[in-house]
Amino acid sequence: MPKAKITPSIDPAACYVLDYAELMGISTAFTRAQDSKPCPIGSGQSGICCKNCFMGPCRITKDGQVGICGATLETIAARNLARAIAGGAAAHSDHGRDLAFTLQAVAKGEAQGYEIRDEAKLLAVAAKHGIATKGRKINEITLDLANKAISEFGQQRGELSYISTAPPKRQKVWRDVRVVPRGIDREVVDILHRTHIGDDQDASHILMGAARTALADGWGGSMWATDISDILFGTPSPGVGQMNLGVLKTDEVNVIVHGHEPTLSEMIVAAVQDPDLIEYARSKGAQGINLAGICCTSNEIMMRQGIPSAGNFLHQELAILTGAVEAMVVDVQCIMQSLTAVASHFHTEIITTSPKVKIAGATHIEFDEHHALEIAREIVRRAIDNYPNRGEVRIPQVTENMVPGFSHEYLNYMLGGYYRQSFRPLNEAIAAGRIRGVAADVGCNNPGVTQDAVHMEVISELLKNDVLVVSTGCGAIAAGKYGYMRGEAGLDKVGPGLREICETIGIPPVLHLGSCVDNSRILTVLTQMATEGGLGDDISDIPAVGLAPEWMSEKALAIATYAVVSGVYVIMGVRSPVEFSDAVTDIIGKEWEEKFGGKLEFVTDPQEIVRRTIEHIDKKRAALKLPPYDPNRFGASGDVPLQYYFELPLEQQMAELYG
Ligand code: XCC
Ligand code: SF4
Repeated sequence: MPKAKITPSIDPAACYVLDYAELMGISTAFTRAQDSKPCPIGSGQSGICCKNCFMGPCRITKDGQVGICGATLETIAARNLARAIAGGAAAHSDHGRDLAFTLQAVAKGEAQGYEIRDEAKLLAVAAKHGIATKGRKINEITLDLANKAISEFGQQRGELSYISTAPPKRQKVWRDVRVVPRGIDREVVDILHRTHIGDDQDASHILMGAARTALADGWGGSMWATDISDILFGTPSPGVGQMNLGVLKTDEVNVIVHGHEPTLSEMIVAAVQDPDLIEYARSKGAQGINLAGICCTSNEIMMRQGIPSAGNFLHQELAILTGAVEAMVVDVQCIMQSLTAVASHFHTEIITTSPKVKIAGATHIEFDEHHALEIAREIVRRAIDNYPNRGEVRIPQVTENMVPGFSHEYLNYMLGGYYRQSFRPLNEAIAAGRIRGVAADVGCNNPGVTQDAVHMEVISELLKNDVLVVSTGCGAIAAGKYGYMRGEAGLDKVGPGLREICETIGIPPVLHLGSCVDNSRILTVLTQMATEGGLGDDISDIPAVGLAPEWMSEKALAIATYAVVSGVYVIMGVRSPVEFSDAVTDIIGKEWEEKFGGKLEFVTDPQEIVRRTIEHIDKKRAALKLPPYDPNRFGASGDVPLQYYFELPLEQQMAELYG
């Protein structure tokens, strides 16, 4: 049976590029998704498959069937899910490790081009980890902090340090069921071990191991990645950003940075501003050098440096198809191998930079934080040299403005003011019912569903229902592309109560909180909301839901799991990898809800995602004895609507609102 045609994207820029990709006969993830048939057993839909040993692989397609070793359906389903979670935790955490090494090199004065950009954050993070700061030199504190971070990866016993920053009640939940991570690497290894043939064969117990590994990501590797990035590159605050393929320039050298780690991309940001290199670009006939990001790298450099984003995950091939990209510089994660195949039709050079990642057909220029700036300059110079090789260029003229960079610190300041930083106004707005609850829309694009369609359907419905949305990763780029991260989006797309809040504080209704490792910022925000008062005293009390409606990566599963284990109800879209096992579906649903107050569900239909989200928020409101949500009570106050601001150009709005 031929597959039903999936509309590739709701993004006009994507559709424009895909049209001529088709004319040129170049395949993309969109066409391949259309042509390929996911294995019904591997996908967990009509069976489940184990290849953990070579007596098999074993496929289970009926209840009661077992593998050659006797492994049951639920054991295999649990093992597969646990391994995926460990894969995601490994990726995030390894990113954190690399940042810790960069921080260490900075402390020792060995990291060319890097510095401590946010000393206040350094001191705050050091204090969190019990590192003395008073009267000490910045370098000494930095070195202690870097060593502390590095030690947590190889730590064998005890508890990860960030665990003690969670709400006290939550810490008790974790200690009672023994899921407090001991060391970051240790927990990943633990899963690889216990899912080997002949080890842990109790589905519920396997998944408790996965819960601990996920916590080592969220409250370990990812949290370190976020905090160290802020220390090295600055804690984000609102700025002006631009989105989509229209940010590429017809008359400038276009360099795209794609992947995840800000270490490299920050140096490329520095290199493209080098007057000598700009002059060199002019000597080749270009008007200048234009830098843009893709995927999480783009979130990192947009929220700190205002570098525009060429788009989310499914835009990586499309950017090359414009014919306008001289170099696409990649590091780790979410980089499609097809980039080199697409680039072979154009002049674009794909440059891999991580010692961990090479792609056949790409140029490898290995990155080393000790000579970062030199390497970044070399890469930019290559891109400039490639400019004269450009052929025909077709850039869709589609862009959108947005305001990125709402860090936890900035929210605290923005809500409370300089002298009394606080989350109280947010808690009070939720308690009063102006804001019904909070949803985090995060995660990937997946060509198995229409690009951005599910993100946008879910987000727009929630906003109409006065649910404040925070967003990270490719979901954030989606929200940005359709104008939901501009202040004026509050005026016509948002319920009356939420609109009052957005207008009073001067925020867009969807807050950009950063990259995928920055989902750790959401844990910090939730912790602060839980300890501020008025919304219970644990993360599981807060009327909040986590959503990843177009997920595809193992990292998304790791994020979802640490959120659930932290007390959040998480709904992922697309389809369930454990659908065939009712037992495992029950464990991550009912059983985890009893243990952790959060549960993990997979729901394909966007309207059903919205319905369950709102139902959960209302249930949590009722449990807190808050007044039931009533949209008619709000919308009349707010003496001077911000309409005035929103008629100004974006730069001026920013100046008036954020100073
Ligand atoms: Fe990758 Fe972080 Fe997914 Fe986007 S959202 S496709 S993981 S880049 Ni994390
Ligand atoms: Fe089959 Fe068991 Fe080996 Fe898995 S571990 S492949 S179920 S024999």
